[in-house]
Amino acid sequence: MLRTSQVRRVLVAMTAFASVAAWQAAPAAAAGPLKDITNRYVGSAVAANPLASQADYRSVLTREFDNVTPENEMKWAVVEPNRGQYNWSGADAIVNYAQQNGKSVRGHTLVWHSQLPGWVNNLSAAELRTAMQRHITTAMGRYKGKIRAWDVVNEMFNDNGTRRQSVFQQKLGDGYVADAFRWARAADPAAKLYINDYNTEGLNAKSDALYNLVRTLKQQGVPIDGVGIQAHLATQYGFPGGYQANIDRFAALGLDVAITEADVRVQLPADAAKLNTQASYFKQLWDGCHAVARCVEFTTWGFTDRHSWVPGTFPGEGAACLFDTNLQPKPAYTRINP
Ligand code: 9MR
Repeated sequence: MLRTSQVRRVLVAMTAFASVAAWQAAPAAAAGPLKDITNRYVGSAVAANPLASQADYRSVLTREFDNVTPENEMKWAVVEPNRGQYNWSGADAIVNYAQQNGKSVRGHTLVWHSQLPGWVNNLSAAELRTAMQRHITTAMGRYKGKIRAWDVVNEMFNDNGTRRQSVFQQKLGDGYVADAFRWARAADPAAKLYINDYNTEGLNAKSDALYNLVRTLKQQGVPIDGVGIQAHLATQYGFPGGYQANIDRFAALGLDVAITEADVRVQLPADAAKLNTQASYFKQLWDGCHAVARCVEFTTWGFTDRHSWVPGTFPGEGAACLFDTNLQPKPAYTRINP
């Protein structure tokens, strides 16, 4: 079956063929937007505020991408700040945008130690288990049929491969992961269910732990469909070794792989050399995903340096996205889409 982006590409090609003279007269241009040069979903994290208030942000997003991931709007602390009091306004806005513009949505994220509302920390084990099930069921149920893939469990490992001692791990034990996936499957059987983490791009202790876990979950019949590799990179640390082999080994387990949060930060001020290194990292990320049939999605964590989590978290670093603050494509963009 042809994806919409492929259909679009065929139509573009036919149109170009029909008007060869006009085509030849036109100045050199990129082959087309990102979403039209790949048969993977190509996405970005989006924030509801600029989506609503900045026409240029919205228009570049709509032009270039066919997947959106709410950057913060579906997190537990945002949707249920007080027990039983829900706020879906930002999440609804992004899902509505996606529906109206034919974009796929990656739901982010259900079970995560961070951006948890305070009340979750004060529950007994039994209450926490019920609350977790209710949260998964409520969020997934609200958007049933409108979300292609969900990050069900996020960032459950420490960098050394041990389990993070989150409130879920401490109170519910190892089994919380399988429970979360089973509840998620029941809530929206059509959604692809992912485990997602950072510093798992290359072959290392953390990606080994993730690999061993998902292999075991598959053996046990736990309904998991994919592994999300975040890909928050920084040029000063080098490109992760074994990236391609790592994607390969997850795919070989019969799982989909998605690059879910790609960005490549540089030490400020950015200059041509740093942006060139950044471009080569983005290109390697992109190519590695495209080399494996089961790598089905390439999503960046924001598309413009105008809106990025990086400077607020890593002072002195930034410029991590494909487009600059004026929404002009950077060398990283043209390296991927010459
Ligand atoms: O980009 C998000 C930022 O606006 C939030 O303040 C932050 C809170 O922890 O979360 C950021 O997104 C994170 C994502 O949800 C999970 N992986 C790491 C991302 C960057 O921190």
